[in-house]
Amino acid sequence: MMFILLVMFGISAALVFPTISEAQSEQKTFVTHSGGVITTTGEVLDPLYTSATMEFDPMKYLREFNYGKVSQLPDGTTLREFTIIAEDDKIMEISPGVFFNVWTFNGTVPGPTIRATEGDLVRINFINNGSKSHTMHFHGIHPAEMDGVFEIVGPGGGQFTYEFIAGPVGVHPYHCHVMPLEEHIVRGLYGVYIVDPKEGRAEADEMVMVLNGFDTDFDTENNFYAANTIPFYYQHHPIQINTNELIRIYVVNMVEFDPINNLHLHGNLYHYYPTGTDTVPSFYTDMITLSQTERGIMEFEYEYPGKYLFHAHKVEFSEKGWIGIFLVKDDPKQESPNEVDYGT
Ligand SMILES: [Cu+2]
Repeated sequence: MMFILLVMFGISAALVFPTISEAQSEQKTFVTHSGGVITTTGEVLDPLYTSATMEFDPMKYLREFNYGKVSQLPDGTTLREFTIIAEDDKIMEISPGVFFNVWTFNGTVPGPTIRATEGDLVRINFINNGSKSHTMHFHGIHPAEMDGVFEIVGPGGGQFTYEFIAGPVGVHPYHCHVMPLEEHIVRGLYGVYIVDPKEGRAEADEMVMVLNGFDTDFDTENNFYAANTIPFYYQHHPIQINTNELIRIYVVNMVEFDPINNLHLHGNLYHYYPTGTDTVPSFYTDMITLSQTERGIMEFEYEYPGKYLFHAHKVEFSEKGWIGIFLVKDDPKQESPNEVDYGT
């Protein structure tokens, strides 16, 4: 009854007071779980509601590598320049109906996958357009002043140029290193940095998986877990791969609060290179355990087509979103056009 009265009052108020248009000037933009960007005032009555394309697409992120703006220095060294902008005012729909203030590098969680070859000069033009101080701390080898810890970059347009020689070979995380670190990481200020060996790696269908989680009720426990941010995304949108094709996954665990995470693959085993620093795999397994920022490279091929799960074998995590499916199809390139039909 009270609700009906409130609605009736609201309708009459909307008719009587034209000031509702002032509220519309406070419109906010949200990224929705279903893939749209909506702009709304949040007003129940007379809402302003427009939609556009989603900014973060887990399927696009999966195979997207940013090699930077490439040029050659006089001594022959390859220079790779990247511009990374930090912001802390974006709202993202983490799960249907659950909106969360994420902090972002270049507008997404995780930030862009930065990729270079061992020995390249990496130059990161970092701009902090957030309302808090932020930095970029890369795992890897570099001078102390490039470590993104003591050189705090102030809010509202602060800038810093990180410059270092890419190395060592492997897969490394980068993340903000401003205190309280827990909050700056769990809000989303992290990404993946890949250093390729000069001789390259075998040709493969390559992907990046960042294992992450979100504490949406601020009790220092995660409410949602995922591979690449959106819970259950790759279960609802299976990752299509081919039989007898080498799959290479750069996996990085960024889950905060929980001491361990893990990754189990169904119907197969994978060769695992911890941190990706060695060219010889250390394990042949279907299960690895990772603490925060622990990472590595997985390589495998599927012999049989079909649907295969991959997920945290910490069941709580998989049931809160960290689960996906590989949809394995027969590789059309490997099917002989003159295949003999032996009949029945
Ligand atoms: Cu930060």
